Amino acid sequence: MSRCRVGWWLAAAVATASAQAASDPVTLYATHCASCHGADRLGGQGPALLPEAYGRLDVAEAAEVIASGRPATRMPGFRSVLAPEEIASLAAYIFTPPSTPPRFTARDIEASRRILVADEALPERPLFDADPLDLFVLVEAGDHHISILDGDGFVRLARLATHRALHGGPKFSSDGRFVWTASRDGWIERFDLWSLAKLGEVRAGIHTRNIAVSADGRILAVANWLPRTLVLLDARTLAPLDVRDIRGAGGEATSRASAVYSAPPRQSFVLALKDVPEIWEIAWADPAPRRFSGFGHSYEKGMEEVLPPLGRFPVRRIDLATPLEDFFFDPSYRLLVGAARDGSRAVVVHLDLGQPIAEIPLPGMPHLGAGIAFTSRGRRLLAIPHLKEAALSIVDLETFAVVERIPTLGPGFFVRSHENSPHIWVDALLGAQRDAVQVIDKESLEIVATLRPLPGKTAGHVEFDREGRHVLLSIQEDEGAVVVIDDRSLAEVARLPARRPSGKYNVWNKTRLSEGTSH
Ligand code: DHE
Repeated sequence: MSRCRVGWWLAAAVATASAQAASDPVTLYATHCASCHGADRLGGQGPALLPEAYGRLDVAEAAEVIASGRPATRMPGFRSVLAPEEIASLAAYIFTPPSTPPRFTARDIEASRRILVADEALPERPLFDADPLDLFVLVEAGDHHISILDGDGFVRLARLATHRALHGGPKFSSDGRFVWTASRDGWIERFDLWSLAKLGEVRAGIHTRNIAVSADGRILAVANWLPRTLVLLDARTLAPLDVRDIRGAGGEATSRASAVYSAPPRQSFVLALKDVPEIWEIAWADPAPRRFSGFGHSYEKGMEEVLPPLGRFPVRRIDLATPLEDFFFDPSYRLLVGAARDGSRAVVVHLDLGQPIAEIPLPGMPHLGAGIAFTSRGRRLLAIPHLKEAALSIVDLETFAVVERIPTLGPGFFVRSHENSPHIWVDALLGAQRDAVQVIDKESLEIVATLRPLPGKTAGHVEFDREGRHVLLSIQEDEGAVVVIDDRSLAEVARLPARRPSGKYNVWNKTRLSEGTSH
C-alpha cells in the first residue's frame, strides 16, 4: 500500500471513529441531558427519560422535542448544537429500557422528603373571609401552579407553585383543610388551604399515576408505574410507611398500577392493576394498632399514634379474567365498574363478594373513572363518557342495562353534575369540536344546550360550586381562563384568566362525596 493511500485510510478511520464517539448516545446524554434529567435518567429538574414515563410520545416526537425544545418549559432546542444523526441517536437511547429496572426505595423516598412548614406553626382559623368549604383548587398546567379560588365571589385567593405536570385530582382531608397533589414524575405535595401555603413535599416514585387519601386523613396511597410499587405515606409528615412491589398472586408477574382509589365506607384503598388480572383492596384501619416508629420520625404526644408498622397493611386480592382499569364506584362502595382493556365493555365487580357479577357492553372505550351517578325519574343511573366515540352512555345501576346512548359533539373526557342541579355537563375534548360543552337534562336525558364560551378554544372539565348553582369550566389554552356559568340560566357570570387550566376541585363536593363529581 502506498503512503498516500495509508494516509487517506487513517484519516477516514479517525473521522468515522470521532463521528461514532460524537453520536455515542451515552456520551451525548451525559454531556447534554444528565444535568437536568439525572445521570440515571430518573429525572431531576426535568422529567425522567425512561420509556414507561412517556405516555403517548413516540421516538420521532421525542427527536423533535430534542431538536426544537418544549415551549413554556426549560427544555431548550439542540438543533444548533447536535447533528441530526446525534439527535436521532439520543431519541433512540432514551427509548431504550435501562439494563437493570430502576428502583426507588423507601430510603430514596425518605431522602427526598422536605417539611417546609410544621403543622404546629399553622394558624387556628383561615386567613381569609371566604367560606373555606367552598374553595376550589384549580390546576394550572401551563406554568405548573395551583390557584385557590373563592367559590362564592369567584376571585383568586392565592396562586402557589407546584412540581411539573400535575395529573389526576388533588385529594382533600375530610375536614377540607389539607390538600395533596401528585405530579407525573412522582412528587407529592401537601398544602394548607387555611394559610394558603405549601407545607411539604416528597418524591414517592419515578412515574406516578395518582394518589388517594384515607378517609381519616392519616394515610396517603401513591400508585406508581415506575417502579411498579404501591407506596403508603404518612399523610401528615409524608414519611414512607410501606413500599410494596405490585406482584400477582403467583409472585412472579409484576404490574404497573393503573390507579388507586379511596373507599371511605370500607376503610380501604382499592388498587387497579394494569398488567395482572387482579384488583387489590388494602385495609388502612389496623385492627390491632401499634405505635409507629419508622425512618426516624415519631408522633408528638397527643397526636394519633396508631399507624400500623411497615408492611402491615393487609392486601385482599380479587381475581379477574382480565385486567380492569379506570374504576367507577357506586355510592355505597359495594360495586365497582371497571373498563376492560379491549375498550368494548365494562365489568361490574361486587367488592363484598370479591368477584365479577355482570358485564356491560360499552363499545368506544368507556372512561369509567370520569363516570358519575345521578337520579332520573326515580332511577339510579350512571353517566359515562367515551374516549373513542361521540356519545354519553347511561347505565341503570340496578340492572346494569344501557338505557341510553346520547350522541354528543365528540368523544369526551369529563362529565359532571350535582345533587341540586337539573343538568349533566359533558365536554368534547377529544374531538374536532373541542371548544364546545353540552348540557343534558337529567329527567329527559336530552341535550338542552351547546355552549362555546370561547369559539375555537379548547373547553373542558367542569366542576360545580358547593350549592350546585354555578359551574366552573376550563378554557385549556396557555393564555386560558376559567369561565363561571350560571347552571340554570346558562349565562356567563365571571371569567378569570388562567394558564392552561385543567381540573378544578371544590372542597365541599369532594369532601362530602357529592355524587356528581369524582373522588
Ligand atoms: Fe387523566 C384523572 C388516567 C390522560 C387530565 N386520569 C385521571 C385518573 C386516571 C387517569 C386513572 C384518576 C386519578 C385521580 O384523579 O385520582 N389520564 C389517564 C390516562 O390513562 C390517560 C388517558 C393517559 C395518560 O397520559 O396517563 C390520561 N388525563 C389525561 C390527559 O391527557 C389529561 C386531559 C391532561 C393531563 O393532565 O395529562 C388528563 N386526568 C386528567 C384530570 C384528571 C385526571 C384533570 C382529574 C379529573 C377529576 O376531575 O377528578
